[in-house]
Amino acid sequence: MAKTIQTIEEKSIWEDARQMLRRAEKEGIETAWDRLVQQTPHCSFGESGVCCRLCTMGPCRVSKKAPLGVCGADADVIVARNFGRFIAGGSAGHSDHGRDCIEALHAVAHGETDDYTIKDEAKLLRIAAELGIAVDGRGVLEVAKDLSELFFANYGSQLEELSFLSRVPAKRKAIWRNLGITPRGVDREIAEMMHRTHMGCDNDAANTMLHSARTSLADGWAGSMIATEVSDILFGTPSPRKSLANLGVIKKDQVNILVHGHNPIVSEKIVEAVNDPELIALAKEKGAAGINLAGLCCTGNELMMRQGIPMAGNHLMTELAIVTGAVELIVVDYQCIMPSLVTVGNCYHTKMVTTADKAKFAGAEHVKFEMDNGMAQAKKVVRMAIDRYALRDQARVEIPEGPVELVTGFSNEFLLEALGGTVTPLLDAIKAGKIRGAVAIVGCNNPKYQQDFCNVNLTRELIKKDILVLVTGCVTTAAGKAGLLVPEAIEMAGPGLKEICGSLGIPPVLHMGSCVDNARILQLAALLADELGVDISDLPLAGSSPEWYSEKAAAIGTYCVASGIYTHLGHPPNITGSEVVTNLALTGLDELVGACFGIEPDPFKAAELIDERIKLKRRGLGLGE
Ligand code: XCC
Ligand code: SF4
Repeated sequence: MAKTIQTIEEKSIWEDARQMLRRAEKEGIETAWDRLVQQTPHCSFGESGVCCRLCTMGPCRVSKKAPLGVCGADADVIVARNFGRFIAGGSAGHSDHGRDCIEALHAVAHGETDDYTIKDEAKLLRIAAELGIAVDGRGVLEVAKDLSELFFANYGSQLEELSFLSRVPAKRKAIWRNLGITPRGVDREIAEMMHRTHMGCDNDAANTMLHSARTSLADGWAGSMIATEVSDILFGTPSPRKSLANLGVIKKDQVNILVHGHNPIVSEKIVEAVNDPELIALAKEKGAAGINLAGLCCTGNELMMRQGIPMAGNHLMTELAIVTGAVELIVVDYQCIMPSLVTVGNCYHTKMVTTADKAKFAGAEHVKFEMDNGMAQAKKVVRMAIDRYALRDQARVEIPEGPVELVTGFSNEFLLEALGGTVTPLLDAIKAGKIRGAVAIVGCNNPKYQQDFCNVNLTRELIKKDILVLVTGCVTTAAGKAGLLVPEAIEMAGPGLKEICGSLGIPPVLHMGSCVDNARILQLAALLADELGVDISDLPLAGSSPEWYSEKAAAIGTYCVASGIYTHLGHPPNITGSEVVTNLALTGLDELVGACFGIEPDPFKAAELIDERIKLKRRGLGLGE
């Protein structure tokens, strides 16, 4: 990872970022990189996970000199408990997002909203039938009622195991059963983690770690998977379309609105509102050429996948987008939204609008979105943006040039259709060694790294090795800006991958969505394993989150590993203060669940590490190089 004091060139690989960083410096605007310097060196107790604040006999920070907390907890217990709560936080984020999606489906089913509809009825019926709900001769809304009830039940304590465990290969389910980590209700696993980690409960680090796995599995195979499937049902299942990425998507002569956060429930309504002819006319009346909408982070991914809305940037671009001076309004729901955006916005005319009661920001205006007012509120937000246009100081506007083209929208539904209805052709390509394996590169930016250096270079290295790369979350924008998400990128791929992707007309790096959409990748892995009659851990697959920062990314990494997929991280979570926990993560889990974590900050070395794993798995399946 990078040293802390960085030149502008060292902060990001991108010219659009550098241009805005120079401007921020000139205008005296503080960014995440500046605050990182102020926070460095980080507290080493916190960094290694050995600081415990779980009760008021403490806080305790254990060391060689004082190896036990007041209660007697050692470093292993403290680290495992902290990690467990970290995973609970991440799982709660994805899963509560999923719950909001179910609420919308439920409201539609019960006729309680005109603001949302079921766009993909075929998918609704297919998923309902898959989960054992009667569909024949029944109306769509009747089926939707049952499906929303079943999904709600996945959050409580009613189920012995989660509904989508029907998608998990039998061998994998047996592993979970033997370890006692078959996930039950989403909320149940999260609440149990909070209980276990209360003072005086689970004081066996390995046991707490197993529950971390269980909690994350509830995220991957339920919270996130439900979020994805319900979003497709409500807003349409993605299929390939073109879009654009980088700050150049912001337009000098238009009212610019950015959506940031995660849930399409809010952002899809904003898309509709910016296309309202009356509002467009109003914007023109105010002197703008029109209304321009662009995305940030994961809600940007959701809109790009389904609607082709351009992507202004990933996590570390969010402050810099405002520095263009051309953003009238930024509307957010929740997760990954830096509170500093309000401050940066105040340096310009940029208004920040929050929409969820669970994510208010001091200094922002709150426009609460509910199931039955989404459209009205979206129009209100767009009107607010139009009003801000007159306040813009055009002399302070500086927008980087040249957005990059990309192709998005690779849902499993599309992939299966393109392959003729089954995964067999994909497996044939894997068996023949044309595609040697597949790696999901997911997650974030973190100012401890040169922005997107690892994300981009790892992606490039893997496709060179004939490894298909699937991207989600903030890595997507990195891959897009690097020109890796277009069919022409096959020129950068190895000969086998080039041949297969070339014949299908698809890029060697496929955008599969937002972070909850990693559930699509789990499902695809399960389909491949089932087709071969093996476990997921037998497949030449890996996951990677090179520049991760969030609790959610840690939850994704953990459910990946617990599902049998080796997962590379650029840096470890705050666990290094415990040998038991660290060894479990780096090796021990391999024996228990058939996969583990690998840590490597250098993307070129990481590519080798992942490649070794893929070779191992190919040999295990009797496949040649
Ligand atoms: Fe957040 Fe989802 Fe990470 Fe991006 S990738 S910084 S978690 S927005 Ni999810
Ligand atoms: Fe200290 Fe134990 Fe309380 Fe943690 S739970 S703060 S280690 S006394």
